[in-house]
Amino acid sequence: MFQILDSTLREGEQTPGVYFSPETKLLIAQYLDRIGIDIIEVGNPAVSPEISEAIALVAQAKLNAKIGAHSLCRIDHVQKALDCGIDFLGIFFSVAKHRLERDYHITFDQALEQIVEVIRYAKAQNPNLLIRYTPEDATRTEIEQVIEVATAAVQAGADIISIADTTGYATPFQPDRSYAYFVKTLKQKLADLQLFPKIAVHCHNDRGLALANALDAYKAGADIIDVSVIGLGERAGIVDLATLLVNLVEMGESKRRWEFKYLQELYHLVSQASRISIPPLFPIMGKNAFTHYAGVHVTAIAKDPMLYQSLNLESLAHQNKLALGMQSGRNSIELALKQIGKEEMIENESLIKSILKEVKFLAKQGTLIDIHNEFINLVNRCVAIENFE
Ligand code: HCA
Ligand code: CU
Repeated sequence: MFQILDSTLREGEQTPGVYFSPETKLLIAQYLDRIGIDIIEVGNPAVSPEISEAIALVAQAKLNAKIGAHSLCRIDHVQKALDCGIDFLGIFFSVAKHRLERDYHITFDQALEQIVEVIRYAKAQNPNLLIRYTPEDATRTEIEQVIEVATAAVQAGADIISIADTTGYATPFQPDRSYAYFVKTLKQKLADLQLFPKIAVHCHNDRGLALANALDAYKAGADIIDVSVIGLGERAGIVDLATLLVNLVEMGESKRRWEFKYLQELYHLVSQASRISIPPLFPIMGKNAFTHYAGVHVTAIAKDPMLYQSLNLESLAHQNKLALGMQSGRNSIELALKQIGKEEMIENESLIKSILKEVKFLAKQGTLIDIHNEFINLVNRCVAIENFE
């Protein structure tokens, strides 16, 4: 069955300035687990003793999700990860020509030998361990080399091969650098050898194509997609969790698999803990994502919200919101009064006019009215002035 791997706690912690304490990691992992995430990557234990502590803490929490660590392709690092009591281990090692020549200074065959040795070692220590091997920068690696190293890794004991688009290079519709091409070719070549690992994808958002690439991979038969909350990660980050889930449901995955109702709290928690605010226009979880503003729109959504949106909010456990400002008309004020339980004021023509005037006066100064507290105060002010006059 298709799975989601969340890397908020590993890739997400590689966002400059972000740090999650072990306790915060546990809290975030509990939310991810409740939502129905299958694999949770908690960190690379070689980075700091705190990360080892966090991995062990989450691994002991008896969550349904598989709990994992990320590791360089080195026996001492892998051992550190195993010591944390993990179910899942992600080993990464690039075989791209540029990395071998300009970074590692070894040959392809030497890399292959090291990868096989480390995977064999990990599997021998714990045969139940789920092992993922990632040829980092796979999309900028000759596909023949990806196939060769993936074959050797699976034969050595890897259960998952991840096609990492480490630099955001993949492009849908460009055949030889698309995920469809990589996923289909790799699956086919391995199947020809009677090897059937799960194929994962890890899409970076450098050109804003992470989601498109992930969906391209999904359509081509990828088994696992990596995500993070708010798309946190190195540079422009990776695929955002909520946006991906919504799109997968649109593409036919059963929505019953995921508890959308916990997303709001999870995003709030991650945003607070990471000090990365969610842009208002962010899909699904942005403050404006389901806010209607222009008079024409508000008039229509008062009749039926689906007239100006295509996503069903009930299943997302979201509510429509109304914004008031320069674009608002009389209908917006009426609807807003209804929402705060002041229907009786709708009949008061002069009051409606003065509320609208006040809304526009504030909007000109750059204030957008929040439908609750601010609007209630504004209405009370207008009522007081009217009574006084
Ligand atoms: C990294 C790079 C990585 C690894 C992905 C993986 C990438 O930060 O170490 O191990 O599956 O984008 O290639 O995140
Ligand atoms: Cu990455």
